[in-house]
Amino acid sequence: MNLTHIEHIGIAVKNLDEAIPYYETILGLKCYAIEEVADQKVKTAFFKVGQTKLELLEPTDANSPVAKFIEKRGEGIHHLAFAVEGVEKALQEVSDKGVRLIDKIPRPGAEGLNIAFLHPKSTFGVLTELCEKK
Ligand code: CMX
Repeated sequence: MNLTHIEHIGIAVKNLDEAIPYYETILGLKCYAIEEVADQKVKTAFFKVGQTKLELLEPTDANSPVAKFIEKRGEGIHHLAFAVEGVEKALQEVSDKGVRLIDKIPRPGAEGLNIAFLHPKSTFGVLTELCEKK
């Protein structure tokens, strides 16, 4: 599999309006996009640091993965996303090697990416996303 870079780090927050000023005022980053991803039941806010992005995730539904994460573990780093060339082939490859897939086929994510998650129970505790530009 050919991972090219860390595409983004996903960070779960209760409220974007409360979290964004920390990234802008204290860290001096600029929020360049806010996007709702209905499929994932989140509202996202994006920042860029070099070629890596930070993706803040606010749950839009109490039964969503991010809402459950915050309830159980509190706000904080939620997932790590790698850019990969050929996400479908990469999924097949990791599945063949025994990694548990959350998504057997990629689905639409924020910023026009095709995304798929690997289960944290088979990735040493890190919810891992593989993604590729459509
Ligand atoms: N990172 C690491 N571990 C996590 C985790 C995370 N983000 N989320 C859950 N876990 C752990 C739980 O703590 C639990 O561990 P224990 O059994 O030791 O307590 C285990 O994984 C199973 O968790 P669960 O609560 O029983 O299962 P959930 O119903 O919460 O589902 C998961 C967990 C990862 C399968 C689910 O959150 C999922 O499908 N995630 C993928 C989709 C997603 O996260 N979308 C939001 C982001 C979208 C975007 O970036 O656009």
